Amino acid sequence: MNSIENIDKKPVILSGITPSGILTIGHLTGALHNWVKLQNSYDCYFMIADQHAITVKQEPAALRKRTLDTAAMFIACGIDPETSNLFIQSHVPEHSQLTWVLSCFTGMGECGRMTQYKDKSEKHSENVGLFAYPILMASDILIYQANLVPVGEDQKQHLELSRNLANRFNFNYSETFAVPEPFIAEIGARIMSLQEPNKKMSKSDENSNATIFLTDSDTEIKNKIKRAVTDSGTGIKFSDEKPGIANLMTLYNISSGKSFKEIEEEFENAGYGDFKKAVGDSVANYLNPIRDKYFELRNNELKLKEILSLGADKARKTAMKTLRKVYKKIGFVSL
Ligand code: ATP
Ligand code: LTN
Repeated sequence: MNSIENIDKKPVILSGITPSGILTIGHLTGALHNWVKLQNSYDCYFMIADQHAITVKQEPAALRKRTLDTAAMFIACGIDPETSNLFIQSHVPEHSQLTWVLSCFTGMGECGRMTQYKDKSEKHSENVGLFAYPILMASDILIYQANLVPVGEDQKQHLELSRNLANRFNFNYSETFAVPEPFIAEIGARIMSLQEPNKKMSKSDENSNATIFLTDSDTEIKNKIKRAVTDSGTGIKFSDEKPGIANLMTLYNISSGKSFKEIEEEFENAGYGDFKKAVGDSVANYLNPIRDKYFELRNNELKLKEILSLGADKARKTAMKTLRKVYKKIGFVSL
């Protein structure tokens, strides 16, 4: 890239979520809120990774529904499709095309040692897609020349492969890809399971009482919090020895804006029951507008698809440019 092109160019960010379930309050605090904050300062690409989802068995109608649910939820949480590039992965075929090329530069051992591959291939039946998944993820990132990739701890190993592939290709040919860096948000509360507070709250937990889904009704939210596992003893204090109470305090902190110190003071003489009621009310109030916006968007599928179609068109412009460059460098004939 020459220096003229560089002027005023914002750094590029890419991230995605696999539509393997309904998004949780953990996705809001740990991913989506941070993405929203980045939108104006970076050139952002946010995608729904439907191609990643099929590495484990999916029911077609459910996948279709969850992909659109996730897109509507991204917008309801504040992703602005006019400012950011919001799209569905399979709508930009260049990701798969680049995956083939990068596969030819990836050693078997590089994919085989990924911990997520080992975990998932034990849990689900094995397939080549599950094995090659990190190469598709590298393509998602490299095709947009992403500089920064907001990811959780579990994706860092995959990101390292993306960096290696970018460097390898650049070294073998010439400067082609930006080498991406992980982007770990300063704040981004990690929400734990309501039933096993030492484990991350997850969209695929078998026990739905463990998870606050962003689509849950006020009553569901309040009941789940009422049933949340707390620790023995009394007292509302933020401490590692009381992971259940600490998690509820985090939820209260996020939803009310009150600091941990203020929360401790507010509930100095209160029992767990009163505290849980306050947390339930606060979280329900906090998620209410997001849920309303979500259902409004989700009930207008035509409009939602229009937004995603425009998003894919925008994303494809960049993706095609990178792919063309790659094809040329590796010796494919252009007509
Ligand atoms: P699955 O159970 O389907 O593997 P998950 O719900 O555990 O998935 P991902 O879909 O992998 O989570 O999450 C995408 C991103 O959302 C993560 O990289 C992380 O940044 C954020 N995230 C997910 N769950 C939480 C949570 N409980 N607390 C904070 N951040 C979270
Ligand atoms: N694999 C990720 C989702 C994902 C992603 C990406 C994240 C797909 N492609 C590119 C960052 C960059 C997951 O399961 N959380």
